[in-house]
Amino acid sequence: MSGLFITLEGPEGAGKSTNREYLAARLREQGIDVLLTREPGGTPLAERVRELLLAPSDEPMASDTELLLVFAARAQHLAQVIVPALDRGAVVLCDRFTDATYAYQGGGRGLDVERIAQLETFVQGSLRPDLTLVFDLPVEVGLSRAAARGRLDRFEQEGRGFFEAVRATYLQRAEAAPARYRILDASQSLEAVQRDLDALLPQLVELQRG
Ligand code: Z5A
Repeated sequence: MSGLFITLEGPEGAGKSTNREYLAARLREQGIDVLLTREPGGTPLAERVRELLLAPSDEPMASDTELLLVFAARAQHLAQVIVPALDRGAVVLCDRFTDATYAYQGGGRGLDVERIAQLETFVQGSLRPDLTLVFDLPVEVGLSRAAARGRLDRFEQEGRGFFEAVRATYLQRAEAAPARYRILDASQSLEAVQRDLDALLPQLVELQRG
Protein backbone atom coordinates (compact mmCIF):
# COMPACT_ATOMS: atom_id res chain seq x y z
CA MET A 1 0.00 0.00 0.00
CA SER A 2 1.48 3.33 -1.03
CA GLY A 3 -1.04 5.76 0.49
CA LEU A 4 -1.08 7.47 3.86
CA PHE A 5 -3.60 6.58 6.54
CA ILE A 6 -4.45 9.45 8.91
CA THR A 7 -7.10 9.13 11.62
CA LEU A 8 -8.83 11.89 13.59
CA GLU A 9 -9.78 11.07 17.15
CA GLY A 10 -10.99 12.68 20.34
CA PRO A 11 -13.89 12.86 22.74
CA GLU A 12 -17.35 14.25 21.96
CA GLY A 13 -17.61 17.67 20.37
CA ALA A 14 -13.86 17.96 19.83
CA GLY A 15 -14.30 19.34 16.31
CA LYS A 16 -13.16 16.32 14.29
CA SER A 17 -15.99 16.59 11.75
CA THR A 18 -15.44 20.34 11.34
CA ASN A 19 -11.68 20.04 10.97
CA ARG A 20 -11.55 16.97 8.73
CA GLU A 21 -13.10 19.08 5.93
CA TYR A 22 -10.55 21.81 6.55
CA LEU A 23 -7.61 19.41 6.50
CA ALA A 24 -8.87 17.66 3.36
CA ALA A 25 -9.17 21.01 1.57
CA ARG A 26 -5.62 22.05 2.56
CA LEU A 27 -4.17 18.72 1.35
CA ARG A 28 -6.11 18.87 -1.93
CA GLU A 29 -4.65 22.35 -2.55
CA GLN A 30 -1.28 20.57 -2.66
CA GLY A 31 -2.58 18.31 -5.45
CA ILE A 32 -2.96 15.32 -3.11
CA ASP A 33 -5.66 12.69 -3.70
CA VAL A 34 -7.65 12.67 -0.43
CA LEU A 35 -10.35 10.24 0.60
CA LEU A 36 -12.46 11.53 3.46
CA THR A 37 -14.40 8.95 5.45
CA ARG A 38 -15.63 8.09 8.92
CA GLU A 39 -16.32 5.31 11.42
CA PRO A 40 -18.52 3.67 12.27
CA GLY A 41 -19.63 3.89 8.65
CA GLY A 42 -18.02 4.79 5.36
CA THR A 43 -19.96 2.31 3.18
CA PRO A 44 -23.75 1.83 2.84
CA LEU A 45 -23.64 -1.40 4.86
CA ALA A 46 -21.34 0.02 7.53
CA GLU A 47 -23.56 3.13 7.77
CA ARG A 48 -26.46 0.80 8.59
CA VAL A 49 -24.39 -0.72 11.38
CA ARG A 50 -23.65 2.86 12.54
CA GLU A 51 -27.39 3.49 12.86
CA LEU A 52 -27.69 0.40 15.08
CA LEU A 53 -24.82 1.62 17.24
CA LEU A 54 -25.98 5.21 17.67
CA ALA A 55 -29.77 4.91 17.93
CA PRO A 56 -31.08 4.98 21.51
CA SER A 57 -33.13 1.82 22.11
CA ASP A 58 -35.30 0.30 24.83
CA GLU A 59 -33.27 -2.91 24.56
CA PRO A 60 -29.89 -2.35 26.22
CA MET A 61 -26.99 -3.27 23.92
CA ALA A 62 -24.51 -5.67 25.52
CA SER A 63 -20.97 -4.27 25.47
CA ASP A 64 -19.71 -7.32 23.53
CA THR A 65 -22.40 -6.74 20.90
CA GLU A 66 -21.26 -3.14 20.60
CA LEU A 67 -17.63 -4.22 20.22
CA LEU A 68 -18.42 -6.78 17.53
CA LEU A 69 -20.64 -4.36 15.61
CA VAL A 70 -17.88 -1.76 15.59
CA PHE A 71 -15.42 -4.30 14.15
CA ALA A 72 -17.98 -5.70 11.70
CA ALA A 73 -18.49 -2.21 10.28
CA ARG A 74 -14.71 -1.73 10.20
CA ALA A 75 -14.12 -4.96 8.24
CA GLN A 76 -16.56 -3.76 5.57
CA HIS A 77 -15.08 -0.26 5.50
CA LEU A 78 -11.54 -1.60 5.14
CA ALA A 79 -12.45 -4.00 2.34
CA GLN A 80 -14.60 -1.60 0.32
CA VAL A 81 -13.02 1.78 0.89
CA ILE A 82 -9.86 2.16 2.97
CA VAL A 83 -7.60 -0.54 1.52
CA PRO A 84 -8.45 0.26 -2.15
CA ALA A 85 -7.79 3.97 -1.52
CA LEU A 86 -4.45 3.27 0.15
CA ASP A 87 -3.55 0.92 -2.70
CA ARG A 88 -4.07 3.69 -5.25
CA GLY A 89 -1.82 5.99 -3.19
CA ALA A 90 -4.44 8.31 -1.66
CA VAL A 91 -4.33 10.01 1.71
CA VAL A 92 -7.16 8.46 3.71
CA LEU A 93 -8.51 10.85 6.34
CA CYS A 94 -10.74 8.83 8.63
CA ASP A 95 -12.89 10.42 11.37
CA ARG A 96 -12.40 7.83 14.15
CA PHE A 97 -10.92 4.34 13.81
CA THR A 98 -9.65 1.67 16.21
CA ASP A 99 -8.29 4.14 18.77
CA ALA A 100 -11.98 4.97 19.34
CA THR A 101 -12.61 1.31 20.13
CA TYR A 102 -9.86 1.33 22.74
CA ALA A 103 -11.24 4.62 24.13
CA TYR A 104 -15.01 3.90 24.11
CA GLN A 105 -15.29 0.11 24.43
CA GLY A 106 -12.03 -0.28 26.40
CA GLY A 107 -11.89 2.91 28.50
CA GLY A 108 -15.60 3.79 28.57
CA ARG A 109 -17.20 0.33 28.79
CA GLY A 110 -14.29 -1.33 30.58
CA LEU A 111 -13.85 -4.19 28.09
CA ASP A 112 -10.63 -6.17 28.17
CA VAL A 113 -7.97 -4.43 26.08
CA GLU A 114 -6.48 -7.80 25.05
CA ARG A 115 -9.74 -8.80 23.40
CA ILE A 116 -9.83 -5.53 21.51
CA ALA A 117 -6.23 -6.12 20.39
CA GLN A 118 -7.14 -9.63 19.17
CA LEU A 119 -10.04 -8.30 17.11
CA GLU A 120 -7.84 -5.51 15.80
CA THR A 121 -5.37 -8.05 14.42
CA PHE A 122 -8.15 -10.34 13.15
CA VAL A 123 -9.87 -7.53 11.20
CA GLN A 124 -6.92 -5.35 10.20
CA GLY A 125 -3.98 -7.74 9.98
CA SER A 126 -0.95 -5.46 10.33
CA LEU A 127 -2.71 -2.33 9.05
CA ARG A 128 -2.51 0.58 11.52
CA PRO A 129 -2.86 4.33 10.96
CA ASP A 130 0.34 6.10 9.93
CA LEU A 131 -0.65 9.13 11.96
CA THR A 132 -3.41 9.90 14.46
CA LEU A 133 -4.49 13.44 15.32
CA VAL A 134 -6.08 13.55 18.78
CA PHE A 135 -8.38 16.55 19.24
CA ASP A 136 -8.23 16.88 23.00
CA LEU A 137 -10.44 19.02 25.21
CA PRO A 138 -11.99 18.96 28.69
CA VAL A 139 -15.01 16.68 28.83
CA GLU A 140 -17.44 19.41 29.92
CA VAL A 141 -16.50 21.64 26.96
CA GLY A 142 -17.06 18.81 24.45
CA LEU A 143 -20.33 17.73 26.03
CA SER A 144 -21.71 21.25 26.01
CA ARG A 145 -20.81 21.60 22.32
CA ALA A 146 -22.52 18.25 21.57
CA ALA A 147 -25.58 19.20 23.67
CA ALA A 148 -25.95 22.48 21.78
CA ARG A 149 -26.61 20.44 18.64
CA GLY A 150 -29.82 18.96 20.08
CA ARG A 151 -30.86 15.30 20.36
CA LEU A 152 -28.24 13.06 21.99
CA ASP A 153 -27.22 9.69 20.48
CA ARG A 154 -26.77 6.47 22.50
CA PHE A 155 -23.16 7.28 23.43
CA GLU A 156 -23.83 10.92 24.23
CA GLN A 157 -26.35 9.80 26.86
CA GLU A 158 -23.53 8.31 28.96
CA GLY A 159 -22.40 10.00 32.16
CA ARG A 160 -19.38 12.18 32.69
CA GLY A 161 -17.23 9.33 34.12
CA PHE A 162 -17.56 7.45 30.83
CA PHE A 163 -16.21 10.41 28.87
CA GLU A 164 -13.41 11.07 31.36
CA ALA A 165 -12.30 7.45 30.78
CA VAL A 166 -12.54 7.94 27.00
CA ARG A 167 -10.38 11.06 27.14
CA ALA A 168 -7.84 9.47 29.51
CA THR A 169 -7.51 6.44 27.20
CA TYR A 170 -6.74 8.61 24.18
CA LEU A 171 -4.09 10.52 26.13
CA GLN A 172 -2.52 7.31 27.50
CA ARG A 173 -2.32 5.79 24.02
CA ALA A 174 -0.75 8.95 22.62
CA GLU A 175 1.77 9.03 25.43
CA ALA A 176 2.68 5.37 24.91
CA ALA A 177 3.41 5.77 21.17
CA PRO A 178 4.32 9.43 20.59
CA ALA A 179 5.67 8.83 17.07
CA ARG A 180 2.20 7.99 15.77
CA TYR A 181 0.13 10.64 17.58
CA ARG A 182 -0.18 14.42 17.51
CA ILE A 183 -2.29 16.00 20.24
CA LEU A 184 -4.14 19.20 19.32
CA ASP A 185 -5.68 21.54 21.88
CA ALA A 186 -9.30 21.43 20.66
CA SER A 187 -10.58 23.76 23.42
CA GLN A 188 -9.13 26.74 21.54
CA SER A 189 -11.07 28.80 19.02
CA LEU A 190 -11.64 27.11 15.67
CA GLU A 191 -9.22 29.57 14.07
CA ALA A 192 -6.47 28.60 16.54
CA VAL A 193 -7.06 24.85 16.00
CA GLN A 194 -6.84 25.39 12.25
CA ARG A 195 -3.60 27.35 12.65
CA ASP A 196 -2.21 24.29 14.47
CA LEU A 197 -3.37 22.08 11.59
CA ASP A 198 -1.69 24.44 9.11
CA ALA A 199 1.54 24.04 11.08
CA LEU A 200 1.27 20.25 10.72
CA LEU A 201 0.61 20.38 7.00
CA PRO A 202 4.23 20.35 5.72
CA GLN A 203 4.86 17.23 7.81
CA LEU A 204 1.80 15.50 6.33
CA VAL A 205 2.77 16.42 2.77
CA GLU A 206 6.30 15.14 3.37
CA LEU A 207 4.96 11.86 4.81
CA GLN A 208 2.74 11.44 1.76
CA ARG A 209 5.54 12.14 -0.70
CA GLY A 210 7.61 9.79 1.21
N1 Z5A B 1 -17.50 4.80 18.48
C1 Z5A B 1 -17.19 3.76 19.32
O1 Z5A B 1 -17.77 3.64 20.40
N2 Z5A B 1 -16.22 2.86 18.95
C2 Z5A B 1 -15.56 2.97 17.76
O2 Z5A B 1 -14.71 2.12 17.47
C3 Z5A B 1 -15.91 4.04 16.89
C4 Z5A B 1 -16.87 4.94 17.28
C5 Z5A B 1 -15.22 4.17 15.57
C6 Z5A B 1 -19.66 8.07 16.60
O3 Z5A B 1 -20.48 9.15 16.60
C7 Z5A B 1 -19.79 7.42 17.95
O4 Z5A B 1 -19.34 6.09 17.80
C8 Z5A B 1 -18.87 8.10 18.92
C9 Z5A B 1 -17.95 7.01 19.43
C10 Z5A B 1 -18.53 5.75 18.90
N3 Z5A B 1 -19.53 8.56 20.04
N4 Z5A B 1 -20.40 9.36 20.09
N5 Z5A B 1 -21.23 10.09 20.20
P1 Z5A B 1 -20.09 10.49 15.89
O5 Z5A B 1 -18.99 10.28 14.91
O6 Z5A B 1 -21.33 11.13 15.41
O7 Z5A B 1 -19.66 11.26 17.18
P2 Z5A B 1 -18.43 12.11 17.38
O8 Z5A B 1 -17.27 11.57 16.61
O9 Z5A B 1 -18.24 12.31 18.83
O10 Z5A B 1 -18.84 13.45 16.67
P3 Z5A B 1 -19.20 14.77 17.30
O11 Z5A B 1 -19.80 14.68 18.64
O12 Z5A B 1 -20.00 15.40 16.23
O13 Z5A B 1 -17.81 15.47 17.53
P4 Z5A B 1 -16.82 16.11 16.53
O14 Z5A B 1 -16.99 15.62 15.14
O15 Z5A B 1 -15.51 15.96 17.13
O16 Z5A B 1 -17.21 17.65 16.59
P5 Z5A B 1 -17.88 18.62 15.46
O17 Z5A B 1 -19.18 18.04 14.98
O18 Z5A B 1 -16.89 19.03 14.46
O19 Z5A B 1 -18.15 19.85 16.40
C11 Z5A B 1 -19.13 19.82 17.40
C12 Z5A B 1 -19.73 21.24 17.59
O20 Z5A B 1 -18.73 22.09 18.12
C13 Z5A B 1 -20.17 21.88 16.27
O21 Z5A B 1 -21.30 22.65 16.53
C14 Z5A B 1 -18.99 22.75 15.88
O22 Z5A B 1 -19.36 23.88 15.13
C15 Z5A B 1 -18.46 23.18 17.25
N6 Z5A B 1 -17.01 23.39 17.27
C16 Z5A B 1 -16.06 22.63 16.66
N7 Z5A B 1 -14.83 23.12 16.94
C17 Z5A B 1 -15.02 24.20 17.74
C18 Z5A B 1 -14.13 25.12 18.37
N8 Z5A B 1 -12.79 25.02 18.25
N9 Z5A B 1 -14.65 26.09 19.13
C19 Z5A B 1 -16.00 26.19 19.29
N10 Z5A B 1 -16.91 25.35 18.72
C20 Z5A B 1 -16.42 24.37 17.96
